[in-house]
Amino acid sequence: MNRKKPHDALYANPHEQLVDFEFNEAVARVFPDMIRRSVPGYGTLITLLGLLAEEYARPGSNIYDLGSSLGAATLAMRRRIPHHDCRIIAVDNSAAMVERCRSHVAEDLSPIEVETRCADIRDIEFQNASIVVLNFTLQFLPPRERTPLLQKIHAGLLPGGALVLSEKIAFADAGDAQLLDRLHLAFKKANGYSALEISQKRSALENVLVPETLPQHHQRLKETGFRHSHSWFQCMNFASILAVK
Ligand code: GEK
Repeated sequence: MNRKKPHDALYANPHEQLVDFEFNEAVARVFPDMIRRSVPGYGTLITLLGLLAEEYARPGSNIYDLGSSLGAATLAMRRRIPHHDCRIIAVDNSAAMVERCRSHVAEDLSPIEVETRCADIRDIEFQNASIVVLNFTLQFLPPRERTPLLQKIHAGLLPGGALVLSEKIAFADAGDAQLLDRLHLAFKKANGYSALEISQKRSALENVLVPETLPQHHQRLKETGFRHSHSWFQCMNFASILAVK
């Protein structure tokens, strides 16, 4: 299939009034282009998620993809998990995302069952889970709501089950923060975003995406009861943690 991906030009022209960023129809349409051009390492991370899923999936268990967007992580896992009696539950509260995710899943012929749910991840009951993926989703919850969600996830994981938590990260040291911010800016410019697009998108995301430092994430995972957490991937200011129950 050689379908041309719609180009993200949502912030290319000056917006008279910048509203907070939301995952609406316009964003869902250009999402693959947007995330690839904005999140360094995204493609590699998605591929590697498939390998982690192969390692941690247990026969007959549930795998949750929280904030599944168009289903990239779901499909990467579905293609690698060797147990055909597993079930993947892909959850997103954007109807535009879920609708597109459903059609991507339908076009993929792997045998593992996928259930797509249009729901808030805070309302999900986790059961019999061997893997839970939060790939760039926790960052959109208000910080005070992050611990309760992780507690629910921990309770629903099987012993030895894995949480994969990928996030845009902040840095406690001002010099580090400036350096990584400059590098990320250079990444977006190299991918064809103009200074206007970058600054308008940044303002729209300001109160919506709240990054924390890696030590803050590890501390929260420890307090939640995870036996072990390890930073297994980082590309500039985007990182992924593997936490095991
Ligand atoms: C990927 N994981 O391609 N409940 C449900 N969904 C939510 C909530 C919530 N409370 N808050 C945000 N979302 C994907 C990428 S994108 C990351 C994840 C990004 C959803 C939101 O609708 C969007 O689809 C997704 O989380 C975040 O691997 O755009 O930076």
